Formats: sequence, C-alpha cells, structure tokens
Amino acid sequence: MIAFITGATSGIGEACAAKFAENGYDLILTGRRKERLEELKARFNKVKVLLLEFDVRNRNEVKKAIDSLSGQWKSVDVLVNNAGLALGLSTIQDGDIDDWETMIDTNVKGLLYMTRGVSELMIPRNSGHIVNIGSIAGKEVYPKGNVYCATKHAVDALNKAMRLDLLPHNIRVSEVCPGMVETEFSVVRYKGDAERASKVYDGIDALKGEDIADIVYWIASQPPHVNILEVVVTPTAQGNATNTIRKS
Ligand code: NDP
Ligand code: 8X3
Repeated sequence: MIAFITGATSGIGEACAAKFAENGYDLILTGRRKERLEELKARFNKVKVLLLEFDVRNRNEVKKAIDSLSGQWKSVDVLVNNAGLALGLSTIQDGDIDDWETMIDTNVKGLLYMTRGVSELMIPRNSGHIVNIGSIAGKEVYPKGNVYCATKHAVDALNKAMRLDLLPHNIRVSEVCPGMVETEFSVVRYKGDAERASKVYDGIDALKGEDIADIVYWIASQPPHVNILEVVVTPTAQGNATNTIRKS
C-alpha cells in the first residue's frame, strides 16, 4: 500500500507519515524543505520512502513530480492533501494581498493540482482514497480569518464536489476538519514570531498532529465499502472556531 502525503515536513503531515509507516505503508513524502524530507527518509527506514521536493503552488513542479513516478510508485492508494498554511490575521480592509495570494495558491490551487494529477493515477486502477485536510475554518468564519477561512471553505466544497466526480471510479474522498492543533501552523501564521504563536495555545490542551493522523488513518483503513465523508475535531477545550476555555 502507498500513501502520498503532501506537507510531510512538519505537523499533521509528518504525523500522518509516521502513522502510515507504522502500519506498513510505503510513503511518498513531499514538502519544500529538503533536509527535513531527508530526515524523514532516515527515520522511516522500515518502509520504502520516495521523496519529492516541490512547491504545491507551482503547477509545473507538481506535474513534473507526479509524472516522475514509475513502477510501484504509480499505484497510490491514499493521497493526503495536507500542505497548507495561514498567513496573518487581519481585517479584510487591512489585509496583505501577497498573503492572500499565497494562501489561495497553496490551500486551494495546490490541492487542485495535486488532485488532478494523482486522480489520473487512481482512475485506471478503479481504486484510491483522497483525504483532504480542511479545517474548522472551512465550517465557520472568525474575525480577521477572512481569506484563510475562504480557502478552507473552498476545500470543503471541493471535497464534496470531487467525491461526486470520482464516484464512478470507486475513489473514496474524505475530509478531516481540525480545530486547534499545535504544530508549526501558528509560527507560520505569525511569520516566525514563536512567542506570539505559543500564546495561541496558552492554557489549552491543544490537539497534536498525532491526533489528526490517527483520524486520517482510521478513515483510510475502513473496509472498501465504507467511506467516512468528514470528521470535524477540536480540543475538548474548544467549543467552536471562536469559543475556548483556557486554564489559568
Ligand atoms: P505546519 O506548518 O506544521 O505544516 C505545514 C506543511 O505544509 C509543511 O510540511 C509545509 O512544508 C507544507 N507546505 C506549506 N506550504 C507549502 C507549499 N507551498 N508547497 C509545499 N508544501 C507546503 O502546519 P499543520 O501541520 O498544522 O498544517 C497542515 C494542514 O492542516 C494545513 O492545510 C492547515 O491549514 C491544516 N490545519 C491546521 C490546523 C492547526 O491548528 N494546526 C487546524 C486545521 C487545519 P514545507 O514548508 O517544507 O514546504
Ligand atoms: C486552523 C484552525 O481555527 O486556527 O485551520 O483557523 S484555526
């Protein structure tokens, strides 16, 4: 079995790689940080690991990476569309347009390029499973989350739409929509300000990448006639996108 995981160099993607490796899957792992990818290959040495270093925003790079797959690596059983990010937190009137472009290009267009390429490998085999990492931000909006929330609402819509398109080809499509997961997500959102990022999780027993990986693996390991459409998951201390209880 082969799992193709985008954004495996950190957080949820890295935890998914560990979970699938633990369960005997060979891995195609992607990201832009080459050193991190090499570390993963050394770590998951009990399974076969193929590293593909590319930027999901670049459609030519995505196509080249997928076209480079040969032999067994073409038989992708599970695609985890995980690579993504939030940049900044600001009102629409103050938003940084470059940040908007990056979020849209990564979270929406990158996911589309990946899905287009990998579904072409799954269709002739009449088999496959695509697990999209959405967000609670794709189910609700919160102040200053405008464009990030819009990209995750797009993932939510695409998840439903691609399921219909791929239905005749026996390809399962599922979405996991997490609330607060303590990864590098907030460090990226606050552009390297680790102190501000850590405050996001102050007093909250946040989800970990491993919690999401367990759910992704559970979805992927259902019997062939079962498709989990979506899972929305938050820390117990988070009631929805905007309400949390913090321990002092
Ligand atoms: P991390 O920042 O820890 O990981 C993000 C991953 O995405 C990295 O491996 C990064 O790799 C990759 N990535 C980002 N941009 C690109 C790009 N242009 N090309 C290729 N890879 C890219 O965050 P998370 O693990 O938390 O995030 C993973 C997913 O989960 C995202 O889609 C995020 O929106 C979603 N999510 C996160 C939540 C949270 O609270 N943490 C909650 C809900 C959803 P590299 O930098 O090496 O390219
Ligand atoms: C990440 C969750 O609520 O921080 O998608 O935007 S949130």
